[in-house]
Amino acid sequence: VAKTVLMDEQGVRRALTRIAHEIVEKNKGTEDLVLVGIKTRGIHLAKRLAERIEQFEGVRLPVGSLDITLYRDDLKLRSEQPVVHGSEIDCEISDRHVVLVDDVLFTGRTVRAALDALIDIGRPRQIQLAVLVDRGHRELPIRPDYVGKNVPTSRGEVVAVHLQETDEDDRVIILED
Ligand code: 3GP
Ligand code: 5GP
Ligand code: MG
Repeated sequence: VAKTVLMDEQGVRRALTRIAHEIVEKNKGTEDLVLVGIKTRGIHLAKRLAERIEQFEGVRLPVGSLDITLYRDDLKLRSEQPVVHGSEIDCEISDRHVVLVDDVLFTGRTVRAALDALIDIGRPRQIQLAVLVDRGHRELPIRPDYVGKNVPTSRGEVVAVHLQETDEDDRVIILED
């Protein structure tokens, strides 16, 4: 498998810093903002965004999490439905601006499940979506508000996202068959 580096440590850091600024700009500040990370790496990214925003706005945003996985272990079976296994959202989300955060946006089915879960919990005023990588191939009318990098991929390719919290380094690589 050939590997191409899409983002190195600096690339990931700069993308997250930009997205943090974009979130504050688009929402005209930090009032009523809540970040919600999707399962493993989306949660780490949401925490990093909250740290960045605290650095330049002096406000610590609440960070919640959703655990969404495909029903089957085989990740290549795209027909399987993403299922919400649990959520840890300790703050009120009704009337708030919720920013969902994930590492990779692909078909959009995971985000759809996340939207369902959020709407079960409360009635956000608005839900926005931030992703580190948009690799295309949407199967639902879902689009991100904040994107680290748009990466055209073929369906069979896999984008590997390495983050220090789980993988010891920050790196986004594309694995080609
Ligand atoms: P994550 O939990 O950090 O997002 O889905 C389990 C993990 O496998 C995910 O990690 C994700 O990054 C990785 N992964 C790699 N390719 C795929 C894929 O095609 N589909 C899914 N659902 N996950 C993938
Ligand atoms: P979707 O539901 O949009 O098809 O897929 C989004 C979810 O699946 C994300 O949470 C992401 O973790 C995972 N995913 C899908 N494709 C990839 C990929 O190529 N690389 C990685 N790292 N994760 C992927
Ligand atoms: Mg993910």
